[in-house]
Amino acid sequence: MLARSPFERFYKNPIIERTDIPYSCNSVFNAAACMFKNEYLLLLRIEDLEGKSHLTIARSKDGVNFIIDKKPWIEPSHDSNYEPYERYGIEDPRITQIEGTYYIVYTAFGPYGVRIGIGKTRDFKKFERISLATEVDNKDGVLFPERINGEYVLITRPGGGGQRGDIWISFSPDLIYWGKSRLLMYPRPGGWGSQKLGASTPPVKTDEGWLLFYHGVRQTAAGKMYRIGAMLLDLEKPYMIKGYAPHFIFGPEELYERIGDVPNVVFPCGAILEEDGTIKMYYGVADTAIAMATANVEEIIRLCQHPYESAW
Ligand code: M1P
Repeated sequence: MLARSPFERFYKNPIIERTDIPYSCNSVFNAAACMFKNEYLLLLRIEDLEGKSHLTIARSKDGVNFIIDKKPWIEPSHDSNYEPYERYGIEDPRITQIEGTYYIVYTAFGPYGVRIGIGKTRDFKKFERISLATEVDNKDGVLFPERINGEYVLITRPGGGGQRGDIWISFSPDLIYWGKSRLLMYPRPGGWGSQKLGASTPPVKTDEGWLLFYHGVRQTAAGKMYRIGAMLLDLEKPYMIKGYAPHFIFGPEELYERIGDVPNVVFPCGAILEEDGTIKMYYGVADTAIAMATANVEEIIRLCQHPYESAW
């Protein structure tokens, strides 16, 4: 049988479930990932019993067996500059390392809607907020791992508070003021991501370009179906799509991806490229647990050779 995905699931998925968390919660999903001091570090989105999310650190030597902190690390802020915008929780983190600083981009959720928050740490102890980078109705922010032509580069998903969405790219001298925004990709009518798109994991640098995983949502008779696509962005002009995979490259198949608080959801927020070319993708499953799958980066790049323009 021909595989429909370059990814291979870890045989003991899911790797982290609610019962692994050392305190009461509803669920754990959509974790950011990075390497820190020779360990895999996940920043878990944990939804508490009130329905609000916070972020908790988990560490591992092998990338699949994690030791989870006994208490949350980042919780909704009490600072009056942030509190109204994080009152309902902080969600879906992504981690990007630039010159020894780890930037954490997250979705701030409050009574006015969702917007993108950015903070930083150097040691995963002290966390300092930098900015709320967008107004409301924007989420799925991923920061590039280096400045390009002197500017920070952020991909976001403005649009309808999550009801619809295109992928945009913006630039900033300081992580506070963002501009020169351009549309990168929009949902393709009738396709696997026809309702909305959103960046999934921070771009990974390859010789062929920035590899970006993104999710696409299709409205089906049974509800929304979240799947994953891939595109390659130009290294110097990251607003240009060099190529993409016209088909989704990963989607819900296993029961743990199909059944949960929100069924049929795979939602990566972290991808780690190993020296041997293996990508470890950490993804939330059905808004209920965390799983891991691996793929060869060259194989994914091969799938991204389709010219973008010809699709529309
Ligand atoms: O329930 C599926 C996902 O829905 C939202 O994602 P998006 O707005 O990008 O479609 C988020 O709430 C996400 O956390 C959740 O996994």
